[in-house]
Order: sequence, then structure tokens, then C-alpha cells
Amino acid sequence: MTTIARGADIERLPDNMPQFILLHKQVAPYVAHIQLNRPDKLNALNLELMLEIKDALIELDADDSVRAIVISGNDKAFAAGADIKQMAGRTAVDMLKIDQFKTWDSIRKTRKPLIAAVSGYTFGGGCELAMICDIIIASETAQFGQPEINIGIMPGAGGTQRLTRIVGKSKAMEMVLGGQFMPAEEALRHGLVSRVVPIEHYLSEAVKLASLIAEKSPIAVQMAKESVLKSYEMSLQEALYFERKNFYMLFATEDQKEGMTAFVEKRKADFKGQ
Ligand code: DAK
Repeated sequence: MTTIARGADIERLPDNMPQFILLHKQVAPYVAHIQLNRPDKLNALNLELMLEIKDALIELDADDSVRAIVISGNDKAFAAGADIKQMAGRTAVDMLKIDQFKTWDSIRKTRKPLIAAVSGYTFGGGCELAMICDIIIASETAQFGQPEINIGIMPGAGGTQRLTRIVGKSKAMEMVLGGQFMPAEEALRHGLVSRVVPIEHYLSEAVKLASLIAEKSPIAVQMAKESVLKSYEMSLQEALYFERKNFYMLFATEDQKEGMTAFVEKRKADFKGQ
């Protein structure tokens, strides 16, 4: 279930053969898995790795055989942050020209559910990438942090915003200003992760959860994800209207008919994403 290999599907990105990720499109039915694969550098997020994640997500988002996506690193590190060596000599103008935010924004716009399976170091850009995901399942060894302050910068890919909304101002300030880390159990208490499990199980639990979501109507899942995310961006009143529109729209789908008919007929629904 959790064996990750460079499968034939990877050959489908010939112009941009991934070097820093492993991609498996059917780690379970309708579930794809992207594994960050730069273990000797604790999965430090260089530009190339981020582009590979972005390209894989664009492809998976367009693929009807995929309904949920798990992103993991390895037991030791989800990712220890953006690649400091790659950034060290850059000027503000370099950063502006590279415009990495294009890549991060594209990842953020993935419509299918993203589940981060996190273990070990989850720092800086690694923590920000995990927080872009919709759900985080953590191993008991996971440690979260925004230690950019230790190298003379600050979080730039959502760390000051998403973390603060999740854990609150005081805790976020400790982490962002003091570079303090947060262990998995504390992250659970603060709602940063939805579950902490023994290290042997974090990936399989994430795949299991992705499989559960993949059984639902993919259109309803997409609309529901979009609606939940609006709670971060809109006033309550606006977001309630947004939710309402998505709710109405689902009554235009075959999946809604199938789901409700299946309930009445006391059978399992077979959602086609139509
Ligand atoms: N960058 C580059 N290399 C890294 C790295 C990183 N963030 N983290 C670890 N490595 C490399 C180490 O250099 C080492 O490589 P070699 O020396 O063997 O070649 C290897 O990984 C193993 O690391 P250590 O030897 O340091 O391992 P330890 O177990 O002793 O220590 C550690 C683990 C995680 C405590 C330590 O490696 C560490 O402190 N790493 C840096 C953590 C950190 O400061 N992270 C924040 C980075 S800044 C942006 C979006 C996002 C960002 C920026 C821009 N845009 C959209 C524009 C994000 C910024 C950041 O994340």
C-alpha cells in the first residue's frame, strides 16, 4: 500500500522528468501519492522540487482517476524548509524575478483534497507546504516550526498568516519570533494537525483517509473544500452565501441523485463525478 515507486505514470512527464519527488498515481484506488524525495538534504525545498510538486499537482488535478492526493516526505523529515543554500546569495530583485509565489499559488489552487502525511522536521517552507494541505496527519515524531527568524528572514509563504489563524497569536509569535518548535502532540492540541499516530502508521493512515474521501462524490468534495477554505478569506456573511451557492449547485449533479437514491435503496452509492 505504501510502497512508493517510480511507476509508468512518471514517464508521462517527459519534458519535466521529476528528480526530487516520487509520484505514484494509484497508491490506492483513486488516491495518488507525491513523496518529497531529497532525503540527504532533509527534503529542503529547492526551486526544482517545488516546480515538480506544482507540475504533478496540475496533472493529478486534471486526472479523473485521482480523487485525493497524499503528500509526504520521509520518517525523518517532511521538509526542513526552503533550500537555504539556494537562497543564500539571492537579492530581493532575484527573488522578485524568480517569483516563486507563482509556484506556491498554483499548489494552493489544487482543487482536489490534499492530505499531508508528516513526520520529523516540518520547518519553514515545509510547515507552510503542510499548512496549504487540507488535512495534516502527523507521526508522533513530527515537529513543526517557522525558524526563518534564525537565518535573518521571516516566513513568506503563508507562515505568519495560516499558522496564526490556526494556533492563535501568542503561540504563533513564539514560533515566528522565537523560532520555537512545536511537537506533534502540541500541534494536535492547537488544531494544526487532525491526528497524531505512531510513526509506522502516519502514511498508511493518510492513504486510508484519502481513500475514504475518494469514495465520496468528487464534485461534492471539491465544492466542500472550496467552501471550507473560504472561511479563511471572507466575512461570515459572504462565506455563508458562497457555501449556499455551492450547496445549490450540487443538486445539479448526477452524484447527488445517485447519493440520495442509494440511501433510499439501502445500498452503497457509486459516484461517477458527474
Ligand atoms: N536548506 C538547505 N539544506 C538543508 C536545509 C535547508 N533548509 N535543512 C537541512 N539541510 C541539509 C543540511 O545542510 C545537510 O546537508 P549537508 O551538509 O549534509 O550537505 C543535510 O540537510 C542534513 O542536515 P543537518 O546536518 O543540519 O541535520 P541535523 O539533523 O543536524 O539538523 C535541522 C536538522 C532540521 C535542525 C537542521 O538541518 C536545520 O536547522 N535546518 C534548517 C531549518 C530552517 O532554518 N528552515 C527554514 C528555512 S527558510 C518562499 C517560500 C518559502 C520560503 C521562502 C521563500 N517564497 C515563495 C518566495 C521558506 C523559507 C524557509 O523555509
